[in-house]
Amino acid sequence: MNLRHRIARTALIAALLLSSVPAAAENVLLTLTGAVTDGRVELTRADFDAMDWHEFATSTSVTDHQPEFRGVLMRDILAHAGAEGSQVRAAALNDYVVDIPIEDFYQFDVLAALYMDGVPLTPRDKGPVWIVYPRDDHGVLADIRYDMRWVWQLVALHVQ
Ligand SMILES: Nc1nc2c(c(=O)[nH]1)N[C@H]1C(S)=C(S)[C@@H](COP(=O)(O)O)O[C@H]1N2
Ligand SMILES: [Mo]
Repeated sequence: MNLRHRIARTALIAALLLSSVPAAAENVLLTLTGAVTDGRVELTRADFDAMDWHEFATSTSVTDHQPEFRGVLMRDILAHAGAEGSQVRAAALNDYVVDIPIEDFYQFDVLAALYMDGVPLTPRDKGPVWIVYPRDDHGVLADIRYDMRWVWQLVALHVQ
């Protein structure tokens, strides 16, 4: 094989490798399954950007200050996905799973936070998405029952 063919072949392989990367899947931050539109809704960063953003500061059980969290309300995400159910099974990158009553998201302004103190959450640090309750606004939320629902590294919600 001469050099020209070798370069052409290398370019072809590179193109095939790049095209085989599921571009859309790469950008999916959160996947909803179960009782949602067509059984599956994938949320990209662009989908998040198209929704209303909210922010609040709150104490947490894992920080010693009150970080400012910014993101999208959990109830807006469920509405966006056409969710109909009474609870979500929230699953994280580290295989943590917890069931959360959907009622929480209507009773409280629970965030699917993408930023903490203006810094994007990354999988290395509680991201890509962290479920954050407005703990300081409601005394009842300062409770281990709710702390368990602050799922960090959130990647999936199964509506049931
Ligand atoms: N992804 C993920 N989120 C999680 C957990 C976990 O292990 N993984 N632990 C939960 C529990 S049981 C509590 S009390 C709070 C705080 O947990 P931590 O102190 O281990 O961070 O986060 C919740 N969110
Ligand atoms: Mo916990």
